[in-house]
Amino acid sequence: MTIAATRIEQVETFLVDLPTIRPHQLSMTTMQGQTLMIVRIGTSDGIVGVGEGTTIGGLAYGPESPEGMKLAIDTYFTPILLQSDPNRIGLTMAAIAKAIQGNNFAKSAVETALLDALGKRTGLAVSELLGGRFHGRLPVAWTLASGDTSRDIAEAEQMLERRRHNIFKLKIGRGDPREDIAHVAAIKQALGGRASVRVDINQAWSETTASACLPMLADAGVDLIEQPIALKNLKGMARLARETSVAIMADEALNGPETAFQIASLAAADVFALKIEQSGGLYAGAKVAAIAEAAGIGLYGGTMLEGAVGTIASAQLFSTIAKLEWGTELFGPLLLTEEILEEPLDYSEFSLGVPTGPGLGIALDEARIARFRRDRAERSVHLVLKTGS
Ligand code: MUC
Ligand code: MG
Repeated sequence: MTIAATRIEQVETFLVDLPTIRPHQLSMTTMQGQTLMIVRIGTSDGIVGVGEGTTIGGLAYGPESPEGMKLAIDTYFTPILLQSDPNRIGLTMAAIAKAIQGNNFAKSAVETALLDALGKRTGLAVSELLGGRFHGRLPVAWTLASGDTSRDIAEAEQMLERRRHNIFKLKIGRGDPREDIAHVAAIKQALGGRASVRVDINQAWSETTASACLPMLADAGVDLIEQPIALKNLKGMARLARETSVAIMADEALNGPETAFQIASLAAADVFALKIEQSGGLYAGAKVAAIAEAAGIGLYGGTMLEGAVGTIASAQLFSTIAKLEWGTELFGPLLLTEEILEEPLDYSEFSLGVPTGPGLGIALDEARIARFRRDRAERSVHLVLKTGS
């Protein structure tokens, strides 16, 4: 098959604000909603690829925000994209990398849109463009983060009952570490052998606190401990990984292949939380996975609490990884009150079905998107002004 020559003709970015089903409490912020930065890339053959960038709590989690991604794409990515061949994604992303430092999340959104477009053009799922899938379904964890122990236990029981999740991640690190440990122990005791319980400290502890608390988390029955200390303290992570019986996972510390190599070299983690946005895209994510495999580090499919587009972009990549020992946490769309796809995703039997259609294999519900776009108010004012009323 020869791929038709095409040009990129249009790059559109906009923000979509969606409420969460309940407050989502992390060590650095409490989310009441999520903002999706959607990018659409239109090509001369009439195909439109879609990508997404999200963060957690605006700039609370890391150095990029949805508003900043939109600005960066509009101002700096778009002129490069308009000069690029959309079928040569590697070359296009290399031109972007040369001109734009950092901005990994925005890069991931743009690369997702290019892959979606190429998949639609060739009739192949993104996973097939990345080498083909090993898995048609991916196990999906749920995060218990209501901030209340009994509410979290009730939520976990409901998820088990509905056979939606049997892996739970608990967000701790915000308050007194002893209270955090009691909270974790109570939840693990209630769920027993019916579920895997893991914790994410999101960098909140000092190394001394972590060193004292990690054995207590191990005693409480926790299976996995994520990013206990500051992302820059890799030597501290290595010391904790050496002295702790439970697996230690790197998340915030992992920002693409170079950091993956550094963490692997220092033995600063037993597991990587692989994220397409933090990695700088799906191809960079695949490189992070290759480094983990080469170093004997376990893999977990992470999330930035993306909506459906970012979640499925992640799923397309994760489906191509032979050994995803720790499963995934691709539950982002389930945390939001609104369905934004024409056909909802398949979350059942403790897993997510990876769509098989061309590109990402999903279609946005345009009416829903229009309703939740941040610029809808401005657009209606323009319409009123234009019609002269
Ligand atoms: C993180 O730090 O891992 C993933 C699940 C969740 O609840 O928050 C995210 C971010
Ligand atoms: Mg994390």
